[in-house]
Amino acid sequence: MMKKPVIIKLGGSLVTYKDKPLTPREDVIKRISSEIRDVWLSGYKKIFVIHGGGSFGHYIASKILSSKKHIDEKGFAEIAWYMNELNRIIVKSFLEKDLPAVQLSTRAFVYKRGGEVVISPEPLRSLIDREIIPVSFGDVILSDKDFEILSGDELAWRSALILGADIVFFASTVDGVYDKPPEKGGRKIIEKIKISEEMNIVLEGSRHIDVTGGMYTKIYSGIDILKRGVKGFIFNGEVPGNIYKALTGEKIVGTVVEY
Ligand code: IP8
Repeated sequence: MMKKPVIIKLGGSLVTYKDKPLTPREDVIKRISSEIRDVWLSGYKKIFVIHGGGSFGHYIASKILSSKKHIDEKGFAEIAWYMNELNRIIVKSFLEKDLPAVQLSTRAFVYKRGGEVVISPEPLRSLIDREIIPVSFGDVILSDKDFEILSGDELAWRSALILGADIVFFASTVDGVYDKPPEKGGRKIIEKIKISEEMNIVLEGSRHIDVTGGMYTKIYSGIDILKRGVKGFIFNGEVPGNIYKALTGEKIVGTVVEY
């Protein structure tokens, strides 16, 4: 049977050291590449990988935003360049595992018009159809007259509709969504969250972690997609084997998000 396309977002804290500017987690990237290679070898050949900004994109973007208050042409170019650097490191690692992975800058096929994210789907669809692994990322994109940051989470959600995936995988550095904030003891992972606009759980607390927001934005940026029946699965990509297991349908600890 033809397997559905698999979409995986690798969190920025997973692929970089968040508190060390411009530092990739080489060992983690290497291990993830091996797991994706194993997913590939097990017959899932339609894979779309998206990664976050971590200490590349977020570091540069917050530096720019704190000095200039907005992203100008030079800032756009600079964020773009650093995101491509991180992307290059990740794709190189995939290539070293013999995966047909290719860099696909988000800003080249995604933009904003009238406040709406618009995606030119052809490059992405054709790559996936040919069983090439596009590797995109949270990026700076063009909007009507400005420049904006589009989170890799939002791209991951939206690409589910373009590629016909019914679930989006989010590999993060936590086991999933907890029922209480960290300062409260004895907290547990919520196995399944049914999301709605009114819902306001512990996610609120993680709103300001990055320039694009934390767990809250991760989930709420997908609300329109969730409404259309797509699910999300948030799990810990730091646990060796988890990415392979999640993508090939084995049960692991994590949080399923659905509408
Ligand atoms: O880490 C943000 O992507 P995210 C990318 O997926 C930039 O939210 C450029 C800060």
